[in-house]
Amino acid sequence: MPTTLTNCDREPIHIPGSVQPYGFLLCLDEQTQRVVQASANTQELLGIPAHELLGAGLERLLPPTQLAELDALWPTLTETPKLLGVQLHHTPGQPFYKLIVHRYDGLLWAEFEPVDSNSPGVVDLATLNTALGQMLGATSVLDFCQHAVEQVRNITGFDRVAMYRFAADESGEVVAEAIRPDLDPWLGLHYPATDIPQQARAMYLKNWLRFIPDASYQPAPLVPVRNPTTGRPPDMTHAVLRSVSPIHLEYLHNLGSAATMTISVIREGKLWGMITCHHLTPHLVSYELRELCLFIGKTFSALLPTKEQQDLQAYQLHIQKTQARLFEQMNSSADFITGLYQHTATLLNVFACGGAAICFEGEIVTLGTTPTPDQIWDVVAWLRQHAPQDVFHTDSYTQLNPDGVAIRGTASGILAITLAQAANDYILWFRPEQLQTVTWAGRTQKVETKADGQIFLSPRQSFEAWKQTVENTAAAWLPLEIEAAQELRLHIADIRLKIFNELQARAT
Ligand code: BLA
Repeated sequence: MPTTLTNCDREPIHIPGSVQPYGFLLCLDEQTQRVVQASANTQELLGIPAHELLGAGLERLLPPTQLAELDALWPTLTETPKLLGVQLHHTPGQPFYKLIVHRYDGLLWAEFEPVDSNSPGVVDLATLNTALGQMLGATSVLDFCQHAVEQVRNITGFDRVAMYRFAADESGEVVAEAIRPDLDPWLGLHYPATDIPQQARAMYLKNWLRFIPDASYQPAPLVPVRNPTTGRPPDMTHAVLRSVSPIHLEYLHNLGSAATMTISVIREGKLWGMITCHHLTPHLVSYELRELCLFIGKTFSALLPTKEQQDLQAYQLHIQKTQARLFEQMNSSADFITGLYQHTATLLNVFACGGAAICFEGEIVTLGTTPTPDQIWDVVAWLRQHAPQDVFHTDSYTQLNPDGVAIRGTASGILAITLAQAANDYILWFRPEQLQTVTWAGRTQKVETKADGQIFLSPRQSFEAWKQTVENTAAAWLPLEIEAAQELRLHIADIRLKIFNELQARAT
């Protein structure tokens, strides 16, 4: 079945039956430790045809000392790949190969990767120390992301290293990047969820780092393609050389990327984002340096909740400070309303929002970007009829009131508090529709479909899919914002009561 945008999730990317040909693979039966499958490119890289290796043991390739090391390792081997201290130099004039082994799907996997003299194989502890020190010192999540991508770029030399963070709808945004100075930035660009299908996301929870040193490769098939015991291609979830989806290779081609490395960022068992690396030309990074980057990815993942907590606390502090200033201003103003908008701190500063409005005794004061006064009165009328609660919030006003579509650009999201039960007195905060505030990577690109019309790899098509999921919605209001609005409401009620009591006292 041809792969399209809708069935992309079903492409069985874990059993491609082929490898990336920069290295070669031997699959050994777990029991007999004999080769049952070999990648077809052993002929090219070793000078031995794959079928000749079938039934052989690794003694065919490795000297006795290295075999002994391997024999000791087999019983302890798990699905986590391990680099062996083996350097295979089979044919004079051919590169050395490193051996990476793991156990999975009833097989022992022996993957041989060429040693690139340009990519250092030794992990430098000082580099690691610097990387961790900077990440630990980060004062916000964004700062943390920036340090991580800079460190990964320093270590690997990729032209572009980006932190790609997922939203709740699984679309994503480049939130930090380190790039070669002459490249166009991707910072702030959004990409739709469909760019990374579900089965790939599930695999990236198990395998934290993937590497494609040359995206223009022709896959080398396994010989035979099916494991004779199971009758199907072996599960390559943990294989370093796994040949990736041709759809993704085409995507990389469209991006202008000739080599990539991607590291999962996992928060509480969920994919939070990815560190994605791109190079304009093929780029081989040694296994040791990739492991160092993996260490950085795992450390980043482990520290992320702490950094997110820091951000939340900082925002909470900002809200509390602004609230306190508003309270002071209200207390010292002739009428409490002016205290909310006429001084340095205003209602607009309390929350991250586009605009705010005070509707009081038939008058409207607006701050920032808001709907027109008439439109705001319509919102107030709707609130009184349909949402009489003291504190109301929505991230999609049009879903509740389809007539509200005209104001989605300024007020897809609304947070409102009542100032008086019976009157049209309200304070409202507005958030614009997300669609109008994000920059989508493929928005201006034209539709590209393959001649057979089957593969919809077009950024424009993906954008349309994403647009439908976020249309008419704004960023959601956080529980701490809703609580703060409630506090503000209570405080205003207190002040009004105080003023009322003072007036009464004066009158008597
Ligand atoms: C995989 N797509 C991916 C991966 C990324 C992206 C990061 C993981 C690749 C890996 O870990 O090696 C997308 N890369 C991006 C994005 C950025 C980036 C968004 O750098 C932004 C900065 N792709 C499509 C469509 C389909 C598709 C429409 O765009 C399906 C029809 C498929 N993407 C697709 C598949 C994979 C993938 C199948 C899995 C590749 C694999 O691991 O075999």
